[in-house]
Amino acid sequence: MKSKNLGFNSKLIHGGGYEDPLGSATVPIYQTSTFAFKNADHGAACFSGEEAGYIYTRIGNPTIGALENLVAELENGYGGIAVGSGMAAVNTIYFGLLNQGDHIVSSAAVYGPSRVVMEQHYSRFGVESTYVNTADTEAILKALKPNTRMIFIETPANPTMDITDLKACAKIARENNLYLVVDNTFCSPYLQKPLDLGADIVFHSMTKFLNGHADIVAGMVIAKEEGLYKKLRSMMTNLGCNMDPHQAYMVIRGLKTLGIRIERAQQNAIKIADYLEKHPKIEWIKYPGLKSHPQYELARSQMLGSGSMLSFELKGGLEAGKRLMDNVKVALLAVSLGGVESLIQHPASMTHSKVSAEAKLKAGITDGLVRYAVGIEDVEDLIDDLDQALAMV
Ligand code: LCS
Repeated sequence: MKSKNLGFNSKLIHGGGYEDPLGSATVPIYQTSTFAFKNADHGAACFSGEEAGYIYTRIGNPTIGALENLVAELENGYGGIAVGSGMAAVNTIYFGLLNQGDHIVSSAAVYGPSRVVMEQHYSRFGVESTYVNTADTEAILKALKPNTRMIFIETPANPTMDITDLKACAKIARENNLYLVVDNTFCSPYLQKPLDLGADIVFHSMTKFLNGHADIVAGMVIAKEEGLYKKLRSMMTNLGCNMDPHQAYMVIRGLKTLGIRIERAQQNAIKIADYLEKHPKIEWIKYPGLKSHPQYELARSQMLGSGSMLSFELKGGLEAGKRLMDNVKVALLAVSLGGVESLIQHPASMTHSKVSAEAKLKAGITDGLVRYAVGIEDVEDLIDDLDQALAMV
């Protein structure tokens, strides 16, 4: 079925171009590590690229390929590279595109390990990094150096919910001959398409919204152009951070409902954000759908919805936040996000605990910040749950 002209929700179900030889309605799991050649000449032709054929699952597999083509289509990219986790996607990009002596400018608020691996490990090989509040485009310009090679953006940022202007970043990247890399995990292509806004590479922790059921860890890199795609695919196969066919099947299954899951979670999040903003025990709340969000207008212009992630701080700071987290009964006290279940967590001591105290403070990750990933439960239950927990604070 040609899915090019279908709407987004139809593409989730019919996109990617996989055609099963036996007419299976779903993509089968090719749970194999290797593929037999017809004869020695066929094997040589597959290796030389003269013939398209499967060789070995680390290099390519029909189930994984179906997912790669589907996500690349959803992001309007040239091609997708499926990997074992979101962090495998980060490392495929860093290792694939940065050389000794290069410098990157990155959002100060990013998922903790995306920063930690750069500061603690890539630094060992002479890669430098500068972290700025990328919501301030001037700050990006000021951080550029002659050896800058990449701008690495997370928007909305984990966990501050700061929004970065992707079109402005793309202009800076073009004018300075840099790669623009965007972590689209918090939005998914349902809410934001960075490649359409000028990014060169977009990636996902598919552990989150794309799979959506908190039962798989997975990642995907999508390149806008063929050259970058080939470079990154070669890096992935050499790093050996490929996805497993069963993992790919699970994400394909989860993806079918991406649109309806996000719509529902977003409706819930809007009501919860409204409730929290009016609550007397709340010091501040950041949610892109609230007019009080500092980049509310920018969010409206580059995102197709406000999503289902929010962060807030209680008037009693960390101690009050801990009491809240200890007393919620419907939302799980757990890291991760983007699943059907609501999750609450404390970034300073959990997801961002390895980021230095100074860096956390500069990035706006305060000790009292609580992150709430809204799920698709009945919103009345989620609000009642927060209400009873806030009464205990
Ligand atoms: N990028 C973002 C924005 C993330 O939130 C995460 C994981 C990653 C990359 C890495 O993906 P993974 O390797 O875990 O698939 N974020 C998590 C979080 O906020 N809580 O637990 C994991």
